[in-house]
Amino acid sequence: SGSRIQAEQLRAKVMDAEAAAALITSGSSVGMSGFTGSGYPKAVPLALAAQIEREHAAGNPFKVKVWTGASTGPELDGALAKADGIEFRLPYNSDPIAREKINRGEMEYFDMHLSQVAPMAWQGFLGPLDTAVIEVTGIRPDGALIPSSSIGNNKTWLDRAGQIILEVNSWQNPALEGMHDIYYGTALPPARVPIPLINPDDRIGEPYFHCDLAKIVAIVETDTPDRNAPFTPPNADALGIAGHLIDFLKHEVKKGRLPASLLPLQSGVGNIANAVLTGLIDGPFDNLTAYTEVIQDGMLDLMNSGRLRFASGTAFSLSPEAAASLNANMNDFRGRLLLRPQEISNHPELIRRLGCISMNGLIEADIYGNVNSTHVMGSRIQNGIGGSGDFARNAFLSIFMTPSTAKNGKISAIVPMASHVDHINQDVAVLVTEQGLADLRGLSPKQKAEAIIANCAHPDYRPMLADYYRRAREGSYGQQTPHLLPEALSWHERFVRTGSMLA
Ligand code: 0RQ
Repeated sequence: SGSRIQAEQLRAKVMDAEAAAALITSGSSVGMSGFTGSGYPKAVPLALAAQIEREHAAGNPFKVKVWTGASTGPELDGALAKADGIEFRLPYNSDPIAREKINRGEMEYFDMHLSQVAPMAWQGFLGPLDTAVIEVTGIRPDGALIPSSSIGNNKTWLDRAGQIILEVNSWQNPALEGMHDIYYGTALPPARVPIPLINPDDRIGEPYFHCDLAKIVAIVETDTPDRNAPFTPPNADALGIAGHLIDFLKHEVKKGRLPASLLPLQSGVGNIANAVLTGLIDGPFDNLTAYTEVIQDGMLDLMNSGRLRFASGTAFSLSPEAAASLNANMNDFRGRLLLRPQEISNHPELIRRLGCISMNGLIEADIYGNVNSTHVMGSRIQNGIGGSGDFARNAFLSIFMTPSTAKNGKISAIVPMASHVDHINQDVAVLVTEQGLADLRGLSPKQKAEAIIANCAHPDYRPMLADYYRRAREGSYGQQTPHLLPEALSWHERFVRTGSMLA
């Protein structure tokens, strides 16, 4: 123990998680590491949750504001939400307990584009950051910090925080050292300069974080695995979506609109995104690259198949088996995987320059191609917008994919009017369901509606959508984007009332 802390002068700061958590005060803002179940602190948040429960039992209020990279693990969001200890949360959450508190109105949640978190923190709109709690895999003799299995906003939290608590996790493979690229060249306007990244595998920064060592008030040693959620094996819908999408990409290559090795891929969270990546193993594309946010199981499978040459992201987002396997074979992936700050992995300038092919999931899309990624029935948050907006607006090809129904067919994913809009139709090039694919590029709203209803809607809902659209063509106030206002959200209203969108 202690061997990962090579900076002699910092050894005196080693303490247990309870003592470290006691340095966090009620009402303060805490910037935590963590991005989709990887690289989040595993001991201090649990100790903080216990401290909060003790304070509450004694009748004392105690809550903190929690800033992260994206979602984290049950030991962080789950434990703190269960303790009723989070008053404010940003920027992405997938923890079920926190989600429930948000939807009951008991927790404020600022859902924002992931690329904008660091700049907004620097602009000062988030207020001061009191404490950073960051997992690292080691501390070098000069105090440089070796990052863990995610980068997220760690650089910014370390720079901005008044005090720093580090968790040094010896479960993480030491071979992670050197697989990070931390770019220190960002600035606020008018001092901004171009970010010098031209290819997905360019290194533009350094492998380590640097911080003012005087701000480090505690170091906690852990030996705990990342706790990512398992992926379910792809079902018929996921395989159907992957099939349509891969046929489309082949067609685009044939037409000369995409190079034979495609363009850097971005693939979102969830089982469908994973199934598409797995589907790419069967070809015909080679020399693929990824410039993405999360590197999930499918990315590693694609790399192991020899099809994917290189992947850049901000976090690993792996099933427990894939995480264990990567951890055991980390050295084989040196030079082929690189983690960057989310400000860079999701940077609009870089996504536009590279021409990414973005593939993300959705909650619902309307017949005109507007996409809701976040809100069920217009009011209940599912997760958050994550990086989908960073990529969708700036990608070369912005693809959204979903099963055509949810909740055993009681909900249509294609609706007359989206109950919440995250991605306007101008940011949606292609929509895919297991039913088929609609290429919306160059189409007017009415042409989009005809393509989406014909190709993407489920047969149970297609006649209802066609009927709505036909009557809107007759009775709408305007004919650019025809709608019947009293009916436009009636499917959602019916679901809330009866438990089904079916009439
Ligand atoms: O709920 O788990 O209770 O059954 O939403 O849906 O079908 O498993 O699909 O895992 O791909 O998630 C949009 C949530 C899709 C995701 C969303 C319910 C459904 C299920 C999950 P249950 P599926 P996925 C960069 C990209 C935003 C962030 C993003 C997401 C659950 O893709 O969070 O894109 N995207 N980031 O039942 C009611 C509907 C529904 C519905 C789905 N119409 N009505 N419930 N669900 N559609 C990466 C990052 O940012 C990290």
